[in-house]
Amino acid sequence: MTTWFISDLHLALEETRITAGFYDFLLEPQSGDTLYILGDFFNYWVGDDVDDEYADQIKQALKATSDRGVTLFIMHGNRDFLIGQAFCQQSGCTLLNDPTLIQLAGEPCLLLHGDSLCTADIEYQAFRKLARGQAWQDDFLSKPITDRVAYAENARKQSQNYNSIKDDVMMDVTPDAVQSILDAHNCTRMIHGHTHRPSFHNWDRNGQEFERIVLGDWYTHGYYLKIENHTFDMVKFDLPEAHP
Ligand SMILES: [Mn+2]
Repeated sequence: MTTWFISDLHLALEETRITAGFYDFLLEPQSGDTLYILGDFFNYWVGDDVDDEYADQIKQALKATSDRGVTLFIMHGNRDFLIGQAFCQQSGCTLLNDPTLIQLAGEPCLLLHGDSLCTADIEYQAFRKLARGQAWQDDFLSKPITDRVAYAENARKQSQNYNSIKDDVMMDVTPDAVQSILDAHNCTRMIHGHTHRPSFHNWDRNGQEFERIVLGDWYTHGYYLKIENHTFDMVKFDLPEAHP
């Protein structure tokens, strides 16, 4: 049984090569395998009630993968945290809380999207707290779909401007946030995405070894983490030409 991890695909209709790369990737997990999608699967998601042919095709591809025996889990990212139970039912995915503790390769492993660890970005953390609350979400989901899409498009542009003036340190996880959540879960390994800095980080504290595995974003290439027989492989691959 192989375990697969992906995150930060930022799927969108106009991203034809990323979409084609995702469809190709979905053929790799076999029956009995597990695939974890750790957030920012879509470029944005403004509610399960949006009628969208592109999203329907993605849901069908996930459902077909689930139907052939691959267990699918999805976690919210900062762009698609309004994915709900309807999406999950239609796509055969189970929604995971952020964070979630699993057993992986015989050891506990904490899964997160990663944005909660970027605690130096105080402005973003304040928005995150607000937007993960029921009141904000009820209000947002009560707006017309065209307004919600306009909001999401605008938020994307604003965040691109904002991120370009923030320094690299502020955009990354803080070591304190990483260590304290690992300690809180009595765990020595985590896997997350969000920062778009794929890497294996290893450190030692009083003789105890810790590991933080960061998944890659799909942009110029695709990335997945594959775990088979306790071997962890981060695979970077070329995106195909768009499917016809
Ligand atoms: Mn993210």
